[in-house]
Amino acid sequence: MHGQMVDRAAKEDAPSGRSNRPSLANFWMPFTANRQFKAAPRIFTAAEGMYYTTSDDRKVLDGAAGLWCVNAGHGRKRIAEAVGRQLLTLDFAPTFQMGHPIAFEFAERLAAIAPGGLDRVFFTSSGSESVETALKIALAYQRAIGQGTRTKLIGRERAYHGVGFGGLSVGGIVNNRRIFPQLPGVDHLRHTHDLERNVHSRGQPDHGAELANDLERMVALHGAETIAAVIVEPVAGSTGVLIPPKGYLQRLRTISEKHGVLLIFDEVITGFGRLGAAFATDYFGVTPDLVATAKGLTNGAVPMGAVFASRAVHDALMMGPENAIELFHGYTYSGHPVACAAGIATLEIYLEEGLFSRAASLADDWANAIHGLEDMPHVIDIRTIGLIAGIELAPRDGASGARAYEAFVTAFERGLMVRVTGDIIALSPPLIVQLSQIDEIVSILAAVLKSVA
Ligand code: PXG
Ligand code: PLP
Repeated sequence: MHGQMVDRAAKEDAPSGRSNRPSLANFWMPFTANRQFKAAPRIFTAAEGMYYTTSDDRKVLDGAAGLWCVNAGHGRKRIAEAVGRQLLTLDFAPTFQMGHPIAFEFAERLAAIAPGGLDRVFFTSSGSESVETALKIALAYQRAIGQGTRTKLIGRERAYHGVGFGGLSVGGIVNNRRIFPQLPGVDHLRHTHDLERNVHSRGQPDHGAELANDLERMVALHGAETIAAVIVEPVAGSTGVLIPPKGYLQRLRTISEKHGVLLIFDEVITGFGRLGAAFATDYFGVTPDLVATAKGLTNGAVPMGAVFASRAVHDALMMGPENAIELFHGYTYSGHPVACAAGIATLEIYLEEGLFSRAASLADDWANAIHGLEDMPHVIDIRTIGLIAGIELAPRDGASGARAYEAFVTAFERGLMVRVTGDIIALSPPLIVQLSQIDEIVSILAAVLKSVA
C-alpha cells in the first residue's frame, strides 16, 4: 500500500530531477526484505552527532554507529570540509603505476597507529574488498616464500567476512553461503559461543580457549603444508557479538605460528576504537600477520577499506625483478584521494578528541548499564566488551528471529536504532556517546523488551 503511494508521489512531483519522495522501486536494497521494507519504509533524512532525523521528523538515537562505522558521530564538519577541498583539488587520479600525495600521506599516518606495528597498507573500498585482499596476499606470500602448496584457507563458524567469494567461503553464515559455490580447500574452526558455560559475560568469557586447538586438528587433518592462512574476527560482530574466550586468540597465534600458517584478523568492526583501543590487536595483545579494516577508517563518510600487512609479509613479495608488478591485485579506487581525505580528517578527530580512550573509559559504565537488562523479559544472555553489547533473546517457537525483528521495529518507533541478527540485538554506539544517552538506550530497550510478545 504505502509503497504504491510513494511510487505515485514520485511521478507527480519529479518532472525533472530530484524529488523528496523518490520511488522506492528502483533501489534493490542490500540484505533487506525489500517488499516488506517498501511497504512500511524507515527513512533517515539527516544525521547530527548521536541522532538521526527520520522522514517524519523524529529524532532516532544511533545505537549502532550506522552499521558499526560512524565511530566519531555524524555530521563531522572536519571530514566534510576535507572531502570538499580534496574534490576541488584532485578528485581522482589512478594509483596503478601512478600516484598522488594524499594516499601516501594517509598510509603513513595510519602506520603511526598500525595494529601491532603492521605498517604496510593496501587500500580498498570496503570490508569485503579488504577480506579478499588479505586472503590473496596470504596466498601470494606463501607462494613467494616457496610454500606454494599452501592454498587452503581456514575460517570459523558464525564468521562474517563480507560477501566476496573468498569472504563468504571462509565465513560461517549459512544463508550467505548456501546457494553460492565456495572456494575449494576451505575449512572452519568451531565458533566459541557457549551460553552454558559463559552466560552474561562481561568482557572475555572464561571458558573456551581450548577451541583454538581446532587449528591443530585442521593441521593434523589437512597437513600444515596445505594451509595458507586462518582468518577470524577478534570479536565477531554481525553474527551477534561473540567475544573471544580468555586465552583463545593467544592460542590461535601460537598454533598458527608453529605451523607456518598466517593469522588474519578481520577488524572491520573492531578497528578504530570500538573496544577502547585503536585495534583489537592492541586490546588483546595478539599480533596477527594481516589485519583487514574498513568502516571506522573514514567514519563511514566515504567508502574505504585498508589491509595492514607485516613487513615480513610485505617484504617477501618485494623480492622479484624491480620492474615486475609484485601483486596482481588492486581496485580502481585503491587509495582514492577523496576517501583518503576523509580518512585523514577522521584520524585527526579520533586522536585529538581521544575517542579510543574515551571508549575505554566508558566501557565499565556501558557494561553496568546494559547488564542491568539481564532480568528483562525474553533475555537469555547479555555480553559486553568495549562499546559493544549483544543482547540475546529467546526465539519464538518455530519463528527464529521474529522476536528480535519486532524489537528492532519497536525500538525504531520509540527513537532508537539497533541492529539485529537472528534473535540477538547488537549495540555499538558512536564513541562520542554520553552517559545520558547510554541511559536513553537502556530505558528504550527496557520498554521495548516489555512490549514485545
Ligand atoms: N568483515 C567484517 C568482520 C564485517 O563486520 C565485513 C567484513 C564486510 O564489510 P563491507 O564493507 O563489505 O560490508 C563486515 C561488514 C551487521 C552488519 O548488521 C555488519 C557488517 C555489514 C553490514 C551489516 O552486523 N559488517
Ligand atoms: N569490470 C570492468 C569491466 C572493469 O573495467 C573494471 C575495472 O576497470 C572492474 C570491473 C573492476 O572495478 P574496480 O576496479 O572498481 O573494482
